[in-house]
Amino acid sequence: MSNNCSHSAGKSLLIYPPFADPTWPYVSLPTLKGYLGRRGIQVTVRDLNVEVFSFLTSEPTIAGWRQHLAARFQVLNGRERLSLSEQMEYRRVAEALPLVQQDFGALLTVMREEGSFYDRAAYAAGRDGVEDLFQIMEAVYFPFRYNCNRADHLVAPWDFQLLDSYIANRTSPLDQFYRQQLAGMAAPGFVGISLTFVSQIPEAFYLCRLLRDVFPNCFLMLGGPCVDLMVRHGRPEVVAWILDHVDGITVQEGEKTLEQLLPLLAAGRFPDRPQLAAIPNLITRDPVSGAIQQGPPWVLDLTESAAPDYSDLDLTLYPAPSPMLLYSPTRGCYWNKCSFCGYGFNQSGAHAYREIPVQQAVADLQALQEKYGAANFYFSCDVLSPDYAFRLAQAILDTGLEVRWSTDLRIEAAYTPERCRLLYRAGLRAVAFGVESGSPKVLRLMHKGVTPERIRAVNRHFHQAGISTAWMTFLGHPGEGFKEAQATLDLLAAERKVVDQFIVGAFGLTPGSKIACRPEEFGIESISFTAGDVFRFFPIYSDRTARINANDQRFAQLDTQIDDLSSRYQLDHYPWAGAISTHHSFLYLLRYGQRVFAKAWPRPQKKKQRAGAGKKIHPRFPLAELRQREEQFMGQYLECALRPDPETGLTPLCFDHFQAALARESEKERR
Ligand code: B12
Ligand code: SF4
Repeated sequence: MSNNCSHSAGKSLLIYPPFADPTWPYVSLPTLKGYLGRRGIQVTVRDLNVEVFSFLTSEPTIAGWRQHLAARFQVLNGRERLSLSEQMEYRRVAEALPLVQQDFGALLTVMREEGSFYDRAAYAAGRDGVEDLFQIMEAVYFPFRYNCNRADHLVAPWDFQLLDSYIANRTSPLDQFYRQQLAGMAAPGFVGISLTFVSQIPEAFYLCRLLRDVFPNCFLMLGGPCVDLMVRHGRPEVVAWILDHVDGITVQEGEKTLEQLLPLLAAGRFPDRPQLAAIPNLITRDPVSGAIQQGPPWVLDLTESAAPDYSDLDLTLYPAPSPMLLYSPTRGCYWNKCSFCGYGFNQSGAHAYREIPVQQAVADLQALQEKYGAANFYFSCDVLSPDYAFRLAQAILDTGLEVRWSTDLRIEAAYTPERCRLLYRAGLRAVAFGVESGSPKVLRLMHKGVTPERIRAVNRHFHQAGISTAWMTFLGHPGEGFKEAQATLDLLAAERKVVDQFIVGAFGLTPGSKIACRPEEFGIESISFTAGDVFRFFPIYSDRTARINANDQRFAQLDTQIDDLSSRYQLDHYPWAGAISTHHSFLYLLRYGQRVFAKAWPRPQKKKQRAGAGKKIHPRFPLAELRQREEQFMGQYLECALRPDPETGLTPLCFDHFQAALARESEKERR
């Protein structure tokens, strides 16, 4: 807000920005709307993350990109030599040009219609088409990259300069879309943006700036897990920088914050400093003194919650043939001990495990089913305790509610065969387990509280009850040697027939986790950040075991084993069928059974380009060589850009550093 007294008393708007999974509505804003509505406070939810897809796939958008790519290709192809940056762009442009001839408008229909969605070949072609769309965007908006789980620069993390220039240069591929949306809109009094995932950072801040320009008297706010992480772990100057873009930041849960703030704003005056300072979980800056203030911490008593309200959202827009809704029956984790986990707000200490009483949860589900015709639900939370899961299941059965659901559970002895059958009868069809490791030693180091024997037994109980099981594992936990890493792959291979999906990830140091807070206990010798990582999302660490492992040739075998195991499955990344806990995967599991991803699907033939739709291009620079050249440069660059400077403790990687390295390299080539 531009000053401290004028304020527009218009509507309150909550926005979910791109880029994230568009196949179902995310739960945060409907949850807030439900809570506020129960208290007589009206807000409108807009899911721009899904709305934008019709813009991205529309003929005018594609035609604009086609034109841009053709023109850019002509210019670069006409040059005698290209700088390194131009070489990178040129290759992307040349590779994207043939892709731009498809009928992108049809892609959403493929995903929304039952006939094509459940036809594996048609589905795979539709999925590939959406991926092609993102590849085209990568060429048009070089050096930025986009997909449903990413919006970033080729190599540099988002820092203040990069974000400022992204906004000032109107770089966003969605600029025109946003302006169209804002043009017809009555001035809102409040806009809150949910910044949940890192992949929403650039568009969230871009929207803040546009909203500020178009509606200068509107109170602007950011909330959500990602902004909470920025505030909690980012560099000290982060909060002030964010407050240059918005009037308030909500950390942790937003129910009470909005319940207290929105009535004040509705009165048409900007609240004064003491009023703002008293609002729970709210960070603001006093416009006169510039002092930053934070309201008292607050957590929701879940008996006070209300069912999420999805009524503002057009559920037919989501690319899937039927609605699947997210519902969060619990918050926090009752275990809350795992060494690597910084989930949600666990480590802040304020976010204890809480449950919505089962009768209330069943009534919520019933209401959601009646109102939206949804039979499928994802219980979107850290975990359910076994006791809660059983009581909820029994209450679902007692009420005669017919729902199918999926969620994350912890491996616990309480999940006996009989109990798993109860869960199945109550509609549980897919479960994801944080198995993490197959090595007893590493499981102990993680404080995971389970053994490989228990993992094996409990997984079988679920699988045999008819519930699809997904294992999330990772390699490289500090203290893990070859033997332990091999144990994870051995366990997966041995249980393959009863594991329906899996992922083998790589350990990443999560800010706020026990390892990050007490690194010395886990053999971590030092932690540093890149100069551009102002939000501190990507710690770089040096670890004793990793150094020893680097000289162990046997590690090379592990990749081959993972590839071999993966080739026996149909695995994919978010948000597609084949990824763990996605909407599309759930629908496929319901339709084709537990084992639908436990064998590879035949790949669709790449469709021939429409005859005469595009002229054949003749690149004068060899694309394979350019790719090789780029990989070589990136390898060398990252080696030095990720080496910590002993004086600052930072590694040099940031946008400016990368640009300078590119320029030096081009200069070298020119001479
Ligand atoms: C369930 C879950 C998932 C599900 C469903 C996600 C989906 N897209 O629908 C699955 C398993 C698929 C998933 C996937 C991923 N996830 Co996830 N997930 C969660 C989890 C466990 C719970 C989220 C939830 O439902 N919370 C309940 C709702 C009600 O709470 P909430 O969203 O926090 O909203 C509250 C507040 O934040 C606040 N609030 C939110 N927005 C706003 C806005 C305003 C204006 C205000 C005032 C307040 C406010 O008020 C709300 C009500 O109290 C969280 C961890 C956690 N405990 O938060 C991670 C979390 C959200 N996931 C995370 C990540 C990283 C991912 C992945 C990127 C993982 C990966 N490497 O691929 C993918 C991305 C998927 C995608 N592209 O969308 C991170 C996000 C932060 C980040 N670092 O990016 C989290 C926070 C975990 C973590 N700490 O690392 N995830
Ligand atoms: S990894 Fe899962 S079980 Fe462990 S603390 Fe985190 S949320 Fe809880």
